[in-house]
Amino acid sequence: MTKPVYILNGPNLNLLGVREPEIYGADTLGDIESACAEMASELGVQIVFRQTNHEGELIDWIQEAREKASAVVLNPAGYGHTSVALHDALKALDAPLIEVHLSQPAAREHFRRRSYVSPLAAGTISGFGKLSYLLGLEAAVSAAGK
Ligand code: CA2
Repeated sequence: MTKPVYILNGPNLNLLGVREPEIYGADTLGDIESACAEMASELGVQIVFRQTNHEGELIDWIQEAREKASAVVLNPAGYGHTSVALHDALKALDAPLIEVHLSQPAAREHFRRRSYVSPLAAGTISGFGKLSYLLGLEAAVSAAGK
């Protein structure tokens, strides 16, 4: 059986739909997971969808994905702008990596312009809310050659 696509989410994304809907939209992370599951079933792939507020746990999941995932869709959230450890973990990943963001970081504060993830990603999709994830999943499946 083909390996699942891992869809991994970094810190504070559990708060989606609760605060700052003008930036991140009204969808909760549960809504995004449901939409991804629906698209995965249309595409005939499995997904593993997770969120963590802890840098080490996110790194553990990326290491797990080295063995178990056909591709990784990652919203690193704030860690994308700060984490060399996340960059190092992603460097060891052979599967295709798609970086996604709900908002468009390049159009926001200057500190959001740095990404430690982008240099390792096959591509980045940002600014489209929930649709960023759906496009990211489609890109991941295509990049994984399924
Ligand atoms: O636009 C994105 O998806 C981000 O990855 C979201 C991160 C932000 O640090 C990145 O620059 C862009 C923040 C996630 C926190 O989400 C919240 C949602 C509701 C209320 C508070 C935070």
